[in-house]
Amino acid sequence: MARIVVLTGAGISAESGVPTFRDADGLWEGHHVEDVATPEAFERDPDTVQRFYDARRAALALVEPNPAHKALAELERAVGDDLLVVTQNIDDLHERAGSTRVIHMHGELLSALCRACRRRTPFSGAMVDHPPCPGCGASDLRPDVVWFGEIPYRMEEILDALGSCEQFVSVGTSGAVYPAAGFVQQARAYGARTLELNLVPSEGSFFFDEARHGPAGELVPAWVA
Ligand code: BV8
Repeated sequence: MARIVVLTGAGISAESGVPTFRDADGLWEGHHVEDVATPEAFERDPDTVQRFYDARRAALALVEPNPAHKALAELERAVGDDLLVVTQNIDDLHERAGSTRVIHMHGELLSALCRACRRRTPFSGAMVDHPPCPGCGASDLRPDVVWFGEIPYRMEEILDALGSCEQFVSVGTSGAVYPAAGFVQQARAYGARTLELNLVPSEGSFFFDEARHGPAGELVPAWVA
């Protein structure tokens, strides 16, 4: 089991140029969450939801991992299975920085979920044009992303890791969305030391033994060093 669990949120990708959700120029600025990140929104207006995710998927080609992603990949090279990264992000910047032990609890932009056969397949194009599922051929793909009201991926593995880790570090998240926002309390309950690395105090800052505030691109490499 991993000795160190690192939870990451949109803030770790901010310095790569990926907009966060709740900061001034955030992703939600142009949209209400309920209009693009719920199953009901997808039923009501699938094209708007598909265009929202198609745009974010296309924008991945324009961004690169930053020193925070790279520092976590370097840490994995040093400690191997002792590190697990649980990310709320749906970008692939952890992987492109070299991390291999990553759980995307809210899914991934570069994956498609077929509503006909339930297969999850790698996908990098645009979904608004109704491409066929690589598995069953049905034109019924949706973003392989966990929306509000849906169950996050690999929760059992995550809860096991929180129950046995010695250190829980949260990087770049507002602590606004559950169950991720509750992970610090679970880790604490099992005796882990907890550290928050965030630009500003998050909604759950007081649950952490220690909190350091500043850009992830500086705080994470300093912590890994
Ligand atoms: C579930 C994918 C049941 C989509 C996302 C009432 C009370 C409590 C809970 C609920 C409630 N009503 C409903 C709920 C549950 C709900 C929820 O929590 N709602 C909230 C709004 C109250 N949760 C759910 O529905 C979840 N499912 O509960 O199922 C269940 C649970 C467990 C087990 C079985 C069943 C599913 C939620 C998933 C939603 N999908 N993302 C997409 O990407 O489009 S959420 C999305 O927002 C993210 O994935 C992330 O999880 C969340 C928060 O975003 P952050 O990553 O934190 O980003 P944010 O912009 O908010 O903050 C950025 C932070 O970075 C800031 O603090 C900023 O200061 C900092 N920062 C900025 N720049 C930098 C920086 N830090 C460092 N360096 C920088 N340079």
